[in-house]
Amino acid sequence: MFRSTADAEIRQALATYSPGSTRGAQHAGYTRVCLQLFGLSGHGKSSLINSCLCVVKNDVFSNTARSANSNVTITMARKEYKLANCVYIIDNRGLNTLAEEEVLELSAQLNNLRMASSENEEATGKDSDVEWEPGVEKILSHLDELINKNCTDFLVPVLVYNLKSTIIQKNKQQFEKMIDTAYGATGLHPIIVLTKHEPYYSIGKVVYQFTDLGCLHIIPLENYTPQNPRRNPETDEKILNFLKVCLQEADRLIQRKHNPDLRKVMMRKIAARIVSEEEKMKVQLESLKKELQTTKEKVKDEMLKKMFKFFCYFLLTCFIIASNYLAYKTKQA
Ligand SMILES: Nc1nc2c(ncn2[C@@H]2O[C@H](COP(=O)(O)OP(=O)(O)O)[C@@H](O)[C@H]2O)c(=O)[nH]1
Ligand SMILES: [Mg+2]
Repeated sequence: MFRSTADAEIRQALATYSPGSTRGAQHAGYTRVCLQLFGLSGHGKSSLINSCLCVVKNDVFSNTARSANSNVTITMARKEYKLANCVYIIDNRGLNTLAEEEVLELSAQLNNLRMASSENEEATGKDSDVEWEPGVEKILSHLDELINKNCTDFLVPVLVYNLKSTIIQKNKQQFEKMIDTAYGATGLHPIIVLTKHEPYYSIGKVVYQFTDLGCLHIIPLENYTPQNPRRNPETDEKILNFLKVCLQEADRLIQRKHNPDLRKVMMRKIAARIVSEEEKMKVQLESLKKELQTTKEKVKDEMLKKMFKFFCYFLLTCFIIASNYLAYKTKQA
């Protein structure tokens, strides 16, 4: 294993870290810092978690967060993994379409308004999977419990983006919305991790796109994966620096009097917005259902009318044939 002094120092800092401690603000009331990973499916969120886990523990690579070996996502729920006593990393479900409902759900997930199951829960089979569909009842019933339970978590948003993708160029507006959502939820612009970074690969264009959207911390790296599990000093250093930046960003905001009470207010505001948006969606869905029902009934009416007409014509034709036949028979007789 690699044990450079700088790396060892960061590992030590992580182990002894408590929210606010690097800026003398450890009494602000936060108990944990949670790195909230988000981004498109297949861009490397689970792999980043695996990389962080093995580098922090200074251990061999293991596919703990179960990264998929294709671009198809297998992360169905939010799962949290412990990196240090007060530092957790959360795998949120990957986005697929970047549609409005997904950004709304992202807002709920980034705000800790969805339950997360832990690594241990998964191991013991106790899973609290989160449904992807926006569920107003779910939010309402869990709202107070979740806000009270989770408001002492300081959230750091981390957007994971595959360097080889061009999706940000084609969907700039949606990315702007996602980044605004993350900022609104946490008070921080997301830290950008650019995955699948090979040596000499030009990153200027992508970096420019994210900087233009207000993101200042952009970290290109090559994750450890089942295909590439061998640890190396460069990647270790990048991963540790990424974690250091996350904690620095958290403490910067905590020092600026960002405390759990403020967080509670933010969570309530966002929850209220989510609930009202979901109510709106529900109403829209109801009216669509009604429209569908009336169209169905109309079609049914039309069909019945047509069948009745057809039946009348049929009877008339039978009557004409029968009377002609009778006339013919009487003539013959
Ligand atoms: N070459 C390379 N492959 C990666 C990297 N990060 C992830 N992958 C691969 O990309 C695929 C999807 O990764 P995964 O972590 O499951 O993405 P998620 O859906 O965002 O969690 C897997 O086959 C990974 O092995 C990386 O930095 N470099
Ligand atoms: Mg995943």
